[in-house]
Amino acid sequence: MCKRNFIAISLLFLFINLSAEDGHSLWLRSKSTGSVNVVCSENSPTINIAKQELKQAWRGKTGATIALTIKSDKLIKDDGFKLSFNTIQANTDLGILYGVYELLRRQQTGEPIRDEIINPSYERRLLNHWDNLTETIERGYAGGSIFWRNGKDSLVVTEEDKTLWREYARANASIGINGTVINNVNASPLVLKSEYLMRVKAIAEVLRPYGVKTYLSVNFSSPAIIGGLSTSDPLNAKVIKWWRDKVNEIYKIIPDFGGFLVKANSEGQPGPQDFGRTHADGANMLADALKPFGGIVMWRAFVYSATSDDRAKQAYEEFMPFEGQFRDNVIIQIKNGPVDFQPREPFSPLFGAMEKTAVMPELQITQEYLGHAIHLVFLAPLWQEFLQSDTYQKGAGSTVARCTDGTLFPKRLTAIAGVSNIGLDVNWCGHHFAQANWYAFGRLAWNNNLSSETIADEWLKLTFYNYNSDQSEPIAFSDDWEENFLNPVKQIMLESREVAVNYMMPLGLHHIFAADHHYGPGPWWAPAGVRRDWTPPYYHQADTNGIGFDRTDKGSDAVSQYHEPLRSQFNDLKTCPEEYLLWFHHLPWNYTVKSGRTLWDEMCYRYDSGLQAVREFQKTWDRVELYVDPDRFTHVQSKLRRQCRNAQVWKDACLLYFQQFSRKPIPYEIDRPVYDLKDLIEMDMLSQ
Ligand code: GCW
Repeated sequence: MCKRNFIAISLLFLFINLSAEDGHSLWLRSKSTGSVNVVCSENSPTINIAKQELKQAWRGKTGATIALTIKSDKLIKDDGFKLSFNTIQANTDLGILYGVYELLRRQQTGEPIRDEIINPSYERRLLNHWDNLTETIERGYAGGSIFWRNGKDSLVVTEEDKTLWREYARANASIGINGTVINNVNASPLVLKSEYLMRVKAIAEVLRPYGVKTYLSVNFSSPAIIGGLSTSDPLNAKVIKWWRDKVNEIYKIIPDFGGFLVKANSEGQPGPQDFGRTHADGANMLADALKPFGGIVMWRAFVYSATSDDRAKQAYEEFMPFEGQFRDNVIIQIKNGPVDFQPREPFSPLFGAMEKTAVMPELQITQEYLGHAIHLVFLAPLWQEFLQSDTYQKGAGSTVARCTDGTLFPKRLTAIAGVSNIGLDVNWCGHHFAQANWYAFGRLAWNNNLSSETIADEWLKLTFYNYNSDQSEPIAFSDDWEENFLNPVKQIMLESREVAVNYMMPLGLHHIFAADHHYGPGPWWAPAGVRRDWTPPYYHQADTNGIGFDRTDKGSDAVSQYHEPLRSQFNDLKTCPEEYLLWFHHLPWNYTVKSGRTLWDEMCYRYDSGLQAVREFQKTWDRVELYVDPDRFTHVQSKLRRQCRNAQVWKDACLLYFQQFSRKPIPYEIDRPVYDLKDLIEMDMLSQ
C-alpha cells in the first residue's frame, strides 16, 4: 500500500471509529442504543440474564416495553418460544432467554420481528470438547482448554476460570446450544474421581443459568482403573454397582447432569467387547444407571478395524445387528460420513438405517481435516449438504435431518453434537472466521433447515458491522457496506468449502493426508508398520490403470448399505454424482467425466481451480480493508496468505504424485507446479 493510501485509511479508521477488535466478543458485540422497560413477574437466574441481556443490547425503540411471559402453549415445544413485537412467551425460563437472543439478533441484523412460534429442531444440541484433563486439546488449534489446567493447582477454580466459563455459556445460549461434553472422548478415567468431579460441579454451576447442561466422556474401564475392581465387564454385578454409585455421586452434586458420552472399542479405547459383550450390553448398563435421574448415554459408532476390507462399511456392520436392543435413553452418535470428517464424504449409511434406535449426528467444528485454524473454510455448506441428503429410509424426502430430528420417528430422543473448535486463544477459535463455524453449528442445531447463506449473512453482520456508527432504529446497513463488504465476503464464505475440496481432494478422493497431523498432503504416505487403513494409498488406490476406491457391487459393495434408489445410483457410473466419483469407483485415467475432459485432466483443473480461488479470496479480502478494524483485517489477511501457500503445496504434491501413475502431462494452459515432489515428500511441508 502506498503511504498516502495508508494515511487516508488510518484517518478513516479514526473517523468511523473502527477501533481494534480482538474477536473475544464473538457475535455479541452490539450495545444498546436506548432504554427498554421489561415487564416480567418471574425471577430466576435464567430470567435475570434474559432481562439483563435485553437492557444491555436493546436496539429497538427507546422506552419501548417488552413483556416476558411464562405461559404454556401446546404449539411451543421444549425450550421454544413465541416471539411477537412486544412479548416473548415460553414454557420455560430457558425458552424466554432464547426468545430474547432471537429478538436481539433480529434487531442487530435488521430482520423483521413478527408473530412467530420458533421451536428447536433437536432436543439436545451439544458441543463435544476433545479437551484433555492436562489442558491440551486433541485436534484443537486455538490454544489450551478453557476447562482443564495442567500442574499443581490444576483443580483450583479461579475467578478468571469462572468469567471465561460464563462468557462461553452466554455465547452458547445465544445460539441455542444447551449441552456440553467437557472432556475428550479418548477419556481419562480420572475425570470420575471425586476431586475432578468437584471441578465439574463448579463448571456446571456457571453454565446452568444459561441452560447449558454438563456431560462427561467416560472411559469404559473406569471401574477397574480407578475403582480397584478386577474387571469392567458390563454384566458383572460389582461393575454395575460401581457405575450406579458413581452416577449417584454425580447427581448429588450436579442434579441436572446430562449424561455420558462413550467411545468404546474404537482406536484402542476399552469397551464391552474386551469382555466378550456387545455395544448394547455396554450402553444399556450405563443407561440403566442414569435412567432414574433423566440422564442419557451417547454411544459413538466410530469403529473400524485394521482387518476390514473397507473401513467405510464397518460402523454399519457392527451396529445394525443391535438395532432395537438399546434402551430408550441411549442414542447412537454417528459421524456425518462413514470414514472420518473428510472435506467431502457421502452421508453415513447408518442414518436412515435404524428404525427402533435413536441416532444423532456428530459434526466436526474443529477443522481437523480442513486446514486447522489456518484455512478459511465455512462449514455450514458441508453440514447442510449432509443434513439435506436423502436416505430414502421411508421413501423420497427422508433426509438425514428428518430421520434424526423426530419428524420421521416422533418418539425417539433427538440430539446433535459438534466437536468444538474452542480454546484459550483470545478470539476463542484461532481464526476469526472459525467463529462462524461455532455459530453455524448452533444455528443449524436449532434449525436444521436454515440456509448457509442466511447463517453467513447473520454472522457477518453481527461480527463485522460497525454498530457504533449506526444509532438508527431499525438498523440501516448502507448499500455501500452491503455491496463492498457483506456480499463479497459472504461469497468467500459460501464458496470456501468447495474450494478446499478442490485444492485438497476433489472428485471423491479422501484421506490423503501426510501422517497423523491431518493437515498437509501425503498421498504417498505409507511408512512400514503403520496400519494400512491409516495410509492414503489405501484410500486412493492409484496405479497406472487408474485411481479411486471401488465400493460398487464388484468391489467392497459398500453401496449395498444404502437404500434404493441410492444404491443403484452410487453403483452405476452413469448416475453416480461426480463429487463422489472416486469414493465409489476405481476409474482409468482416461475415463471421460461430465465436462468432457479425461479424469486426469479434470483432476488437474480441479486442483488448480482450488488454488486460483484462494488467490481471489486474497484479493477480495484486501479490497474490504476499509470496512474491517486493522487487527482483524491483518490477522485474516496473513492467514489467507498461508492458506494460499498451502493450496499450492496441495496442488503440486497431489498432481506430481499422481502423475507418476497417470503418465500424462498437466494440461498446458494450467499454471505449472512450483515445488518438486521430492522436496515435498522429504519435508512433509505442511506438518504442524
Ligand atoms: O478423526 C479421528 C481423530 C482422533 C479422534 C477420533 C475420534 C478423539 O483423528 O483424534 O479421537 O477421530 O473421533 O474418536
